[in-house]
Amino acid sequence: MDNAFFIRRCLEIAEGGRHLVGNGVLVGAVLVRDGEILEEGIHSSYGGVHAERELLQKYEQKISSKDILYTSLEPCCHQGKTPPCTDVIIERGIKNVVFGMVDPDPRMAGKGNAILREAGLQVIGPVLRAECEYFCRGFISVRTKNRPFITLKRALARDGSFANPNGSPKKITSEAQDIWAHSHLRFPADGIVCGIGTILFDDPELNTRFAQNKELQNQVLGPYRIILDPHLNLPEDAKVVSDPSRDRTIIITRPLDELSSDHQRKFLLFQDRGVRMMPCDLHGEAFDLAQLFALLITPRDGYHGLTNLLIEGGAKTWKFFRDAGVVDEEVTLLGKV
Ligand code: AOF
Ligand code: ZN
Repeated sequence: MDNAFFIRRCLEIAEGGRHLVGNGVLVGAVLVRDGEILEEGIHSSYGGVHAERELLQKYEQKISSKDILYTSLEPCCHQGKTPPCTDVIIERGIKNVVFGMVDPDPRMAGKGNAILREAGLQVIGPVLRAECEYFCRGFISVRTKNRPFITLKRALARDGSFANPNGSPKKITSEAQDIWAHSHLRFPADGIVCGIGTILFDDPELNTRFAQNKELQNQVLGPYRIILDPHLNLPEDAKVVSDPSRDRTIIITRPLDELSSDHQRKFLLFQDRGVRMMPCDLHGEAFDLAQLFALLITPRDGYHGLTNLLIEGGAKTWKFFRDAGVVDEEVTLLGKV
């Protein structure tokens, strides 16, 4: 078994923290002796114990000098919400570390590896760098650009249309495409973004019900549903604010004092239901993008932030993010209709 095999295993188990680490990073670590995995650890909660430390807490036996610690991310060397992983790795007598990618967090950025090397450990990596970096694309974006990684998804009919002539959404994708989109686009997203127009036409659930990874899906909360609604036109009985997952809905709207008294009442009603209301300044009809990103990525008041977004629609919402030049990735599903 080669190094790539075990780094791939780190990425596989790191998935267990999906939707649980807020604006933190998904990390997996495995301890290997003679090609056999002795123990595994993951980062599975916002501000919670890191993958390497979790692994070493679970593995209480003596470490031998030939054991290898694999981790998808360079071990941290910073006292943050938890103590540095480099400390526990050195203390426990690990002599060999293989890492997947350097930590883009400026407090680390190679320093974690350097500390381990200075302490006499053999440190190998990056191994499977491209895969690890794509896996952590949201975290890298937040740490280096102060904004989430953005994927835009759209469906296009054969005739090039994406909506009915009256602007209402048109069913374009097949069931197989829906399963693919829910598994590969929606499920990995921290937040699914939709404009108010789509909600008014379609009343979507914006969940991952077609995703194939049911086992994982049952363990986690699912992506936030993020609605851009400048005038708070969202109906009180819309699914996203009334179904059992309404505490996973974020509504971006204008500041409370700019809403009419009727709409202020609705704002407070949604808030009472557990919906997360995020007032944001507008320039004309467009939200202030820097403020919007700061609201979404910054942890506060029991909200842990996020690192990547899937923009679903409709056309106005696509245009807003495209014109701002912040779309990192665009996926078009071509319909058979
Ligand atoms: C690791 N292993 O499992 C994670 C790391 O706020 P804290 O204490 O959680 O620290 C956050 C920083 O630590 C984060 O920005 C990232 O650089 C690193 N996260 N490092 O060695 C882990 N989650
Ligand atoms: Zn750490």
